[in-house]
Amino acid sequence: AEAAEAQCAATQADADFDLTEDQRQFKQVAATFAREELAPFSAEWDAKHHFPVETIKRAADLGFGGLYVGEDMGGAGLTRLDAAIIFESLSWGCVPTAAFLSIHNMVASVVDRYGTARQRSMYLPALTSAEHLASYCLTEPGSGSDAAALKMTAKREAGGGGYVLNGAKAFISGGGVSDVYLVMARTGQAGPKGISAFLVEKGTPGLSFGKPELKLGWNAQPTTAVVFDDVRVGEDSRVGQEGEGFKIAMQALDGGRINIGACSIGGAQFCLDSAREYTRSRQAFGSPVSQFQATQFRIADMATTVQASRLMVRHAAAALDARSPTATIECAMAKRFATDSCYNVTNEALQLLGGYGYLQEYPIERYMRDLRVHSILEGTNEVMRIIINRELDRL
Ligand code: FAD
Ligand code: 2MC
Repeated sequence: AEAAEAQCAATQADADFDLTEDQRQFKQVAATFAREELAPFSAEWDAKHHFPVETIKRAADLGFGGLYVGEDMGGAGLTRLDAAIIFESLSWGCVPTAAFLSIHNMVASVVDRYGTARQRSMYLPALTSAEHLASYCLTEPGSGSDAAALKMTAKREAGGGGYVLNGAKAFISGGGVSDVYLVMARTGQAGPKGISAFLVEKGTPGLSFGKPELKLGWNAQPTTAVVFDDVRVGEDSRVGQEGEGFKIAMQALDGGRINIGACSIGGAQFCLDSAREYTRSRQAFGSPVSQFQATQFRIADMATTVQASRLMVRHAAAALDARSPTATIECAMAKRFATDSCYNVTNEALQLLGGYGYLQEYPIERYMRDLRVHSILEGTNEVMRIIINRELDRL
């Protein structure tokens, strides 16, 4: 582990030139947490499909439960760039746990940014401490990429007072375990302008969950359907105005997509570090595999890809912090590039370990399985290309 840490530090050094002293410290805290609290257990969590809720709470003790939530509500008040650095370091130890924390943070940031004073004080202290976990519910069985086609309804109760929610969400990370669900539902016309956002608490009558899906990766967190059967919520559970839900959902995903890119980078960095260590000790044809130039060139390309992804993700995060008009296109570009490229890095690392790379005894195949879904969720990489093209025309 020490050797891997030293390698990790060496290969990342060049990307750190522009980090502040504070950012270097956050990175160190997250890297230590990943090394001590995530990496030693992540294989077992994968094998047993265990969602490490207690570990997530310990991560929240370090401020990772409300990274960009205001300090008045127990948040860390950090920037998107700070968060990208932290998620990269955490995912080096366990990709799905870091990614779940990102989703939880995405919901917390929506409550912080769009919630009323009452919603902020009611939900944020428990979310920032991770006493309560949060899930983000946009996808439905019949609408994933075309999110604005969602069918779930939120109808005003006769006589006023609140809403009745009916419909189903699919693929919800943390489903069944999370305590709070940010749900996009239709309150009006077809299309994006008829959608509103609601906070629904676990235990509300009529709310139920499907069985955990069996998946290729991300096994350390559950993915389930979330079903709404005449779920009654108060008017004050709506976040933002009626009709604002789609914009809130999209704005949140700009940040989420950077974090998913950052999680791909951390996973790829782990695989790069492992492959370098392995090829130094593995002998073939009378020399370490690391001495073959083919290996060295492959490692050089892997390191370059990870570095390029890191720079794109950090640049996009800084654009979001600056509320730059280019933020959306940069987030989509960074997500598309980092998730596809870093997945390829895990595949290259697997090749460098030969047959051992294919065995579950070594961690590479798990990182590869975990990274695969990053090209699909939080907007497929085809959707990223749609966004990039639209923004090119708009800017
Ligand atoms: P579809 O939209 O049916 O797409 C099928 C294929 O068609 C894809 O390759 C897609 O890129 C392509 N395609 C679609 N439209 C176009 C187009 N116009 N041009 C070119 N190609 C196109 N969702 C949540 O809301 N919350 C969660 O917490 C969550 N967690 C997830 C966890 C996991 C493990 C997974 C697998 C998914 C999760 N999702 C979640 C859902 C995820 O966001 C969707 O799967 C994703 O957005 C794609 O939607 P879809 O699966 O319906 O694919
Ligand atoms: N920030 C703020 N507003 C935005 C926005 C953004 N990033 N993107 C779109 N909007 C606004 C947009 O400006 C428009 O408002 P107006 O008409 O006032 O200008 C409105 O939202 C509708 O936007 P579009 O016309 O672009 O809507 P369209 O229906 O064409 O869809 C698309 C756009 C394809 C980009 C969107 O449906 C999408 O992102 N699909 C992918 C869904 C997705 O990412 N799902 C992830 C689920 S979560 C997950 O997977 C997890 C693991 C948590």
